[in-house]
Amino acid sequence: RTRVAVLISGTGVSAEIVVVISNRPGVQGLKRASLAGIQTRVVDHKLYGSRAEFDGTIDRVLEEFGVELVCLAGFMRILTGTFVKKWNGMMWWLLNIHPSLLPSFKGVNAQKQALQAGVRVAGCTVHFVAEEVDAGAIVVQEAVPVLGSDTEESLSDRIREAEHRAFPAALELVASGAVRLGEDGHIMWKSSSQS
Ligand code: 3YE
Repeated sequence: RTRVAVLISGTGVSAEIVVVISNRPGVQGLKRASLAGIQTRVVDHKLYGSRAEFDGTIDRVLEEFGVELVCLAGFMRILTGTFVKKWNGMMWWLLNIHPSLLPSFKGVNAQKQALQAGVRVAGCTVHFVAEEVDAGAIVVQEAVPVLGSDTEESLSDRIREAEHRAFPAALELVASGAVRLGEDGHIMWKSSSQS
C-alpha cells in the first residue's frame, strides 16, 4: 500500500495516512489524527527564516516516514519550486484539493468568489501540484449546486462534503497507477481506466 502524508493548516480530511503535518500548532486536524492513531508533526512556518528552510524541514519529515504520496488538504502555504519538483516527479506524487471547479476561482476564498460571480454550479478539484498555484493537472472534480439561499458557510459545507469523496477517489486513482502525471505536465490515463 502507498504510504501517504497529509499536510494541513486546519481541520484536514480523512484517508489512509502514515503522518499528518501541520504548519499551525494546536489545530483540529492534529487532534483528529492523534485520535485516529496517526503520527503527527508540526512544522511551524513562523519559526523559519525562509521558505526553503520551511520546505526543507517538511521534506525531511516526509523522508523520515518513507512517504510516497503527499496530499495538501486545506494546507495554506505556497510551496517552493524545488519542493514541488522533487515531490511531484516520477517517483513521488503531490496532490492538492481546491474548493472550486478549476480553472475558475483560483487562490484564497474560492467559495466567496463563486458566490460573487453568481455561478449556479460550484465544486472541488483535486490536482497534481505544479509550481504555479492551482494550475497543475486535474485528477478529479466534483460539482455541487449553488442555491439561491446559500451563504459562504452553507456553500463551503456542501463543497467540503464533495471534497471528502473527491480526495479519496483521486488518491485511489494515483496510488493504484490508473492515472499519472506525464512528462508534459498533463494527465496520463492507463488504458481501460479512463472514466
Ligand atoms: N504551492 C504550489 N503550487 C500549488 N500550495 C498549495 C497549492 C499549491 C501550493 O498548486 N507551488 C495562499 C496560499 C494558497 C497564501 O498566500 N498563503 C500564504 C500564507 C497564508 C497563511 O499562512 O495563512 C503564503 O505565503 O504561503 C496549497 C494551497 C495554497 C493556497
